Amino acid sequence: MKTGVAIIGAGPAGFLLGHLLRAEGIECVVVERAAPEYVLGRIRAGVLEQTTTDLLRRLGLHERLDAEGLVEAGFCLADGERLIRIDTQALTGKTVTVYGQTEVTRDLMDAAPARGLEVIYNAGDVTLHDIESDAPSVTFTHNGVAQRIEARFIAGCDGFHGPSRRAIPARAGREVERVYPFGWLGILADVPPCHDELIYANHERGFALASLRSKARSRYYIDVPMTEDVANWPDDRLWDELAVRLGPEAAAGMTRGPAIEKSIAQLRSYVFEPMRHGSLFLAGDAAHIVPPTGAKGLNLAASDVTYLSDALIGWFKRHDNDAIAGYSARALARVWKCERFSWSLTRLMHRFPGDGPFERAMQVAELDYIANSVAAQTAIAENYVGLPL
Ligand code: FAS
Ligand code: PHB
Repeated sequence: MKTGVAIIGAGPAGFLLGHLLRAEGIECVVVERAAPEYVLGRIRAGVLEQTTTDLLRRLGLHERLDAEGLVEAGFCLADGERLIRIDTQALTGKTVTVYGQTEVTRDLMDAAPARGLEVIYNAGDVTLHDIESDAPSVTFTHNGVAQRIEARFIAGCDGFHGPSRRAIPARAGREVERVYPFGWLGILADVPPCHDELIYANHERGFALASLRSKARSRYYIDVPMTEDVANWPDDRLWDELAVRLGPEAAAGMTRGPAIEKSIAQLRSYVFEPMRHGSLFLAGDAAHIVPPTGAKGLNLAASDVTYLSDALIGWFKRHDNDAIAGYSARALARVWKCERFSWSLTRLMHRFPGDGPFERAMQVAELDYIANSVAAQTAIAENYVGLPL
């Protein structure tokens, strides 16, 4: 099989890139390791920046988003019993939209056939070849048959554990990483949210986040040691802990119910540079990971593929080499600013093991500064709603 761009991975990055290229008539194929049901079954992000919703609107894939997404004009930082509201709309003129990553993926997946975006699911042993040449290829097995796709470019959209980044010789790249000493235990439940906006809480017992998926479905998190086992957290224990950590106002609005999904995700900050090697481009989690505190992971995947699709469209339509040459630097400039924001909010809202009275005093002082400073709130707001592309 021959194509223009072989896209590895049918997550948000791979699907968005595939749709953006097909919308311009550029040949591409998505090769996905898992089955469609598995891809849809992953419960992940929930908050979309305007840069991401603009992309869905540009693709004409915003009908369900507009019907079911919840537009959020602000969010809260809970500091003990105090709720500090960051009025993102008043401070930046922008909002974020709560619309689960699962729904974004479903919309992209459902639209693929009618838009001529071929997705090969259940691809085994996906391997990249000749990425330093002008004629790279991807081999894999499908239904027990060996397959090869010859392409001009390969887009590695295969997430943190995929083969694309690993295909780049160690000498050609640099990785920067911080693994956090805790994870997030998340619960998804069909209960009304406790608050109509997100609440991030820094409590003496630990971090908590009250998020939502709709007016009838809620998403909550607490931080737990990385050694924790989700089996130690029956629903009632988790609801009790959430009520304490989120504070009395949120607890008063909380409705309990059985978990639809409950799991622990590790937190890390990670960047691989450069995001291009020869004919291989990396996008999304394949190149970088942020702690979910800033709600940036999915949104960075969207900004990466906005830049990458612009560059590839320029190459295929205008033989413009400059844009593909500039992709990595352009994407990394936004990646690093989002890495900083995600790390900074994680540092502010979590109690790290080994933190002493000084570290806690710094958190209290920063939260007090934020509570009383429009400038500080504006800085947080403009990062949260999404920095300009
Ligand atoms: P993805 O990981 O979503 O997609 C990669 C795709 O590549 C997958 O479909 C995978 O099956 C496929 N793949 C992997 N190996 C392959 C191979 N060998 N061959 C072919 N295909 C292969 N972000 C937020 O903003 N907020 C959150 O709350 C949040 N929670 C998260 C919770 C968890 C447990 C995880 C892991 C991530 C979370 N994230 C969150 C980040 C997440 O949303 C990512 O940023 C987002 O999925 C990135 O999209 P992709 O880059 O497309 O990568
Ligand atoms: C979510 O709803 O899953 C979510 C929202 C905001 C975050 C992280 C996760 O910062």
